[in-house]
Order: sequence, then structure tokens, then C-alpha cells
Amino acid sequence: MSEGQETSQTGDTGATNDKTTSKKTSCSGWCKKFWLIVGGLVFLVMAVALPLMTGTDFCLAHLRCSDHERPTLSWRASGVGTLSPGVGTSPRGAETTAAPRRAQVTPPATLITTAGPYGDAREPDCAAYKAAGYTTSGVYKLGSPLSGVTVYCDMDTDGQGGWTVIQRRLDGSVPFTKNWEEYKHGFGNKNGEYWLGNENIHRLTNRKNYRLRIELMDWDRETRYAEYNTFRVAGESDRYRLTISGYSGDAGDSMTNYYPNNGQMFSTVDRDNDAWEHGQCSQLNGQAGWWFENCSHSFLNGRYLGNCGNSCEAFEGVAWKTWKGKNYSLKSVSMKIRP
Ligand SMILES: *[C@@H]1O[C@H](CO)[C@@H](O)[C@H](O)[C@H]1NC(C)=O
Ligand SMILES: *[C@@H]1O[C@H](CO)[C@@H](O)[C@H](O)[C@H]1NC(C)=O
Ligand SMILES: [Ca+2]
Repeated sequence: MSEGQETSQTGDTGATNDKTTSKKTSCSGWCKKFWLIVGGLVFLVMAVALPLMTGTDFCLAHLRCSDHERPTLSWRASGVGTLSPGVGTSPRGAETTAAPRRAQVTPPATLITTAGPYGDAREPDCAAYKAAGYTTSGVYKLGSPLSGVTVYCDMDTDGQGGWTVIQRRLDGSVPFTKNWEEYKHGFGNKNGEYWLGNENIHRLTNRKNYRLRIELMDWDRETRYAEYNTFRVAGESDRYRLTISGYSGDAGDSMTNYYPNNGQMFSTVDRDNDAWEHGQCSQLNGQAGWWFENCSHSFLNGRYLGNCGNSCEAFEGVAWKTWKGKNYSLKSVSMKIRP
């Protein structure tokens, strides 16, 4: 500060020789540094920022280059000779082998394309898709016998995945108070809440032996499950009668013990096929469709009552008697099958 003030004062008084010599000596020190910095910056911009903007540097760093980035690569290679060998060849090889396989095997998290493997709809269920190398949970389009029907495939649960989800409750966005025809054909949203449809479930479970897995979650996000190693639904002529047996799990058996659903026909609010002679279980139990006896200890299609603790209306909500009792309506449930 003080030095600068003095030189400007001497400059004003007219000592030209002193001024130029002092400027030259200070400039040779500072200017060198200045120009070094400016030069370095220019070099940095040329070497780093520009290739980054064109995508070439990313391409080099990750050894993954798409075809449209090729032209800029040659410019980069000529600028930095040491990096160029191998860059044009090895990543290309890696790309051509890895990329197509990735595109085939890994579906988008929530489907669904109308082209490619999904459009082909070649597999009968999620277990077959899993066996064919599809490992991502999401919505898949099925082949015969349900040709064209979409389902949510759980590819993670129980180590192996391959579960075809036939029912799911998550948030109450889809009412399950539906009639016979609606339960027959299915309803809801495959990315959210849905019933796959009695006809679809029948056609799937009649071609081979399936097991059923039921997953439950309460409002404290605690979970339980129940599995049955036999699960089969008859055709409409037998009113979608249920065959279920072989319980295991930690949720308790609410389907084959008391008021067993096994052997019962399906009932809806407009079709009374239950075992209650003088009344209708569906009317009484949340207007749900289910394999009521007189009536049931499982009510997975009941009304979505929300978090009403232990004081929900008894047997009206989404209930599983052997875990949370008749007055508790669960937060989320799902039913999924696998051969
Ligand atoms: C069937 O269930 C209803 C409703 O819970 C009940 O009123 C009726 O007595 C039961 N009938 C028989 C035969 O168990
Ligand atoms: C369960 O529901 C029944 C019928 O809605 C009701 O009478 C009973 O008080 C409820 N239980 C509790 C613990 O809230
Ligand atoms: Ca009845």
C-alpha cells in the first residue's frame, strides 16, 4: 500500500526514468506469474472444460462412448497423445457386449413398453420371467394363458422373487367394494392397488400347482407373512371355489383354521355363495369379494379403513384375525403366487 502510493507520487512529479525501470523490474516478477496463471487457465479450459462440454472427457474417464461422441474423441486424442491409444477400441468392445444384454434383461422399474420382450409377452407368469433372467420388480405383460394381461412381478421377496401379485392394497386409492363381474375380470392399477380377477387367477392356478404368499403390514410398519403351499381357484361354473392348504409363516393361519376359506365359493355383494344360510357375509363384511364361509377370519379385500387402531368396525376393514384381531384394518397387504 505505502509503496504503491510513493511510486504514483514520483510518477506525478515527472521522474520518468525511475518510473519505467521500477515498472520493468516489478513486472518481470509479477507478470511472469500472471501470464503463467493465465496460460494455465487457458490450458485447463482447453484440456478439461471443452472436452467435458462435448462429452469426450466423460467418455474417456468411463471408457464408455456412444457413437455420436466419436468425432470429438479424435480431436481429444490428437491433443493428448498419451490417452489416445486403446480408447477407440476397448470401450467400444465393452459397449457392444454389455449394453444389449443390459437392455434385454433389466426392465424399467415400472414397465411397460409395447415393444420388445414385454410386447412379445411370452412368459405365463412372473416365475417364468424370473427364470428367463428378468430380475427387476415391476409390471410385466404375460403370455399364454393370460395373453396380454399385465401383472406386478415381485422379483425380490423370499430370496428368489418370481412372485405373481394377484392382489394388493397400499393406500385405499382403489375401492374393493365391487360386484361379481368386476371381481371376475379384475380391477385397479397394476402399479398400485388391484385385484387380478377371478378368471385370471383361475386360469393361472389351474395349469400347475401354485403356492400363495400373503404379506401384511400394520400402521407401525411391522410386517408378517402367511404362506400356503396349495392355492387353486376353480372356474366360474364352480363359482371360483377355493382350494387352499399347508400354512406356514408368522402371521397365523386365518384362512384354513376357524371359519375356513378352504372349499368355499367366492361371494360378492351381489352374489351370495357363502355358508351363512340366512344372511350375506359380503354385505356384512365391508362389501368385499371373498371366499366367505360364515364368515371368515381373513378379510384382505375389506374396506380400507385407515389407521383406526383397535377400534375399527369389527370384520369391516382389511383384517387378518390371527395377527391384529378383527378390529384392526391393516396398512398394506398383498397376495402373490408362485409355482
Ligand atoms: C353365521 O354368521 C352370522 C354372522 O356372524 C351369525 O349371525 C350366524 O349365527 C352364523 N350362523 C351359523 C350357522 O354359524
Ligand atoms: C371392535 O368392534 C366392535 C364392533 O364394531 C365393537 O363393538 C368393539 O368395541 C370394538 N373393539 C374395540 C377394542 O374397539
Ligand atoms: Ca348366505
